[in-house]
Amino acid sequence: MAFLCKEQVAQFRRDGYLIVEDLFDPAEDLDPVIEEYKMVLDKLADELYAKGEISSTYAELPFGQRLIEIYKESGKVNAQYFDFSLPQANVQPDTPYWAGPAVFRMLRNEKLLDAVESIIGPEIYSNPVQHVRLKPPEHLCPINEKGQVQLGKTPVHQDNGVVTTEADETEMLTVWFPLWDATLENGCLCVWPGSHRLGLLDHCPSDIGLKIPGKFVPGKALSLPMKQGSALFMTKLTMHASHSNNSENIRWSFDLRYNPIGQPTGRGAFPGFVARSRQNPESELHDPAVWDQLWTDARDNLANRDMGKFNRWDAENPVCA
Ligand SMILES: O=C(O)CCC(=O)C(=O)O
Ligand SMILES: [Fe+2]
Repeated sequence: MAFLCKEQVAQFRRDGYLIVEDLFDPAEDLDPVIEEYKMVLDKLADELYAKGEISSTYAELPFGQRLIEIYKESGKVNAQYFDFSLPQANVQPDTPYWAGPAVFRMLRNEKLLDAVESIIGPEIYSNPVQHVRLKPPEHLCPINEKGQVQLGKTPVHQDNGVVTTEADETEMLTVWFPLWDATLENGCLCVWPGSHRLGLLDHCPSDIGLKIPGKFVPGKALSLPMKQGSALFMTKLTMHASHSNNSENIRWSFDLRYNPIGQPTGRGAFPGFVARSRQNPESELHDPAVWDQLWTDARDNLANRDMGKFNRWDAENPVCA
């Protein structure tokens, strides 16, 4: 069991974030996910090699170096290939994603859900706003058509800002954790303690994602290097960002969201599921194959359709000038 104590919950409510060290046992909880992603990378390497986009599958390299070589040689960051979510536009019938059994079990991890229950209560919905982030070192990362690193630092934002207005009253909790150590050098997160009390701030579209204009950003951020096994909990209004990856290896993390069952997720076109329900345990989803199928169905529904807007922000807003 990994329920939070009263002091931890109070700290979360006061500061807008909380780090729980050693929430996970790396061997028991994280290794199965790492092993599954090795297999996904194998698959990607085989496909790119078959298409002639890379000259070797780099099978002899360790995971991080192998990913970097493949991205470098193919000139593409194949982030979507690994993600357990879909893009916010241009979904195709064959858009890749990975919603495998080890990932599903991670989303339902009992220690994680105990900690989540301590904050939002025992009726827990897995919100589909979720990602794996495999960020290459910026100096080795392919550049996009705008001249930017394809998967670089994350600008300052609040997670409430990346969902639709529907979820404004939802008690959405963000859980971020590294698959291996996140350091200042490899691009750990930073937060603005207490910023959740400012309410939702204006966000502006930018080449690297939605961001809060600098003039609204209050004072200094606190950087949060984290060890493998630790998890960070944030409110939907906590301002946060990530540093650049200036190391020689990838920065690897999961970010998940949960909300009380019945509240809108803010991304209704994507599928969530009941992760824990004390009231109605039979509504819980336990079958990883069903979860994968939910994503396939969502992809089929969205393919080649206008997906509508995924957020409320407009670059014409005067504060964005
Ligand atoms: O991992 C990152 O760089 C950004 C994560 C983030 O914004 C989140 O988890 O909400
Ligand atoms: Fe975020």
